[in-house]
Amino acid sequence: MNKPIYVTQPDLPPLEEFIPYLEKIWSTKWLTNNGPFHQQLEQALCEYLGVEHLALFTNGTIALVTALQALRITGEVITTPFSFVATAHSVLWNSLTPVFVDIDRTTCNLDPEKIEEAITPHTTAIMPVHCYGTPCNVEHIQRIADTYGLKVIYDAAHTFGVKYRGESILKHGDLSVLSFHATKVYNTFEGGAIVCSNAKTKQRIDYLKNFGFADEVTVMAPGINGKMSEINAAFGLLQLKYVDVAIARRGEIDTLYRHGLSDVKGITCLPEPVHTERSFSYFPVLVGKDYHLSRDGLYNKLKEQNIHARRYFYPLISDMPMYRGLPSSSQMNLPVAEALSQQVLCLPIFPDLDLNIVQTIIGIIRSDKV
Ligand code: T4K
Repeated sequence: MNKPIYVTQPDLPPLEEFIPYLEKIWSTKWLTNNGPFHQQLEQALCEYLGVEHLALFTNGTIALVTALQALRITGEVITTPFSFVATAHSVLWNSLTPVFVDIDRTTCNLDPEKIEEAITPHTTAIMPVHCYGTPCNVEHIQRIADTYGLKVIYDAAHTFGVKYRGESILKHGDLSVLSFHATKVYNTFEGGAIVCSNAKTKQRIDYLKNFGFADEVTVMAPGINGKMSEINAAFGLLQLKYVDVAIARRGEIDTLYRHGLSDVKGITCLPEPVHTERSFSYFPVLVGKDYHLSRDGLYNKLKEQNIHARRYFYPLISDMPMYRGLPSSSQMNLPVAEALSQQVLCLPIFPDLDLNIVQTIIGIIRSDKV
């Protein structure tokens, strides 16, 4: 491959279509702080996603940090080790203790059967991740949360546009957090959002992301600067026009991979989730013992061909220096997550990826030439 093929590449609209948005910003000189594009994008995203309230953020990580503040979470937060570091970092940035629970083998999401045994008198919240856009077992998690009086904050960074049983997956839990990073299905360069179901919580989140200001002279809480700028919000409005086409295109690639890899010994595609309308954010495969190469062997073989697959999520968060001393980080506590992090490889998937290149990638994986 002459040109590097990355695991993802951002979807960008025609440049000339962005110019009028910039002209508007230049003429009003309104650059940030809940400007007109910010307000329009919040409304447009609520409509597109089918949710009641959404607060835009500068990125998904600050949104996660703020979500924990918004619900005044204390003590211990049950979460998954099989995610991007930002999930657990948001817990640490609030001086809370993450408690890692193992994941389910087929979904790669928190295993609800193992949550209850991790609950202590200090537990106040569960922070699951809809990993790769596959919905968590939201019903089971909610039953546990209701029984023990816990809050649920979903890290929904991979879940833009995903529907579960005909409705947005973002409607589950107390809050859901989105990422609009360049590498996501829908991007605003950098960006993120918190989704919530009532106006009072949205108001508190809006205060928190603007230093805590309720008006010119009243500071309600020690807030942060998490505001999305007008440039990002304007870009988000333009992106929304193209996101359905982008998702459809990702779906074609997903189908092609599934057909092409279904009979390869030792390569397993994650099952398609039931009752789910997907947005195809990632295409993970598991490289098992029956395959002629190790996971890292396949990763390197693709890399030699200038194809840059990624080992999301390896290493586990619980194996990173700032987490590995926690009792819940012990490998015995997380056998499924440990095993899957050694096997997983995310293959390139993005709207502009040529279907011939997908066939080439399938061919390389199918070939037993080392
Ligand atoms: N929770 C979860 C579950 C998440 O996955 C994430 C982010 C977050 C929370 C936090 O949300 P944000 O604060 O980021 O909004 C990438 C992304 O940086 C990160 O956003 C994402 N998860 C994570 C899964 O992937 P890296 O370190 O792998 O990114 P990087 O720079 O290596 O990019 C991957 C590939 O994408 C590159 O090889 C090339 C391509 N790329 C990347 C960028 C940034 C481009 O073509 N253009 C670009 O502008 O973390």
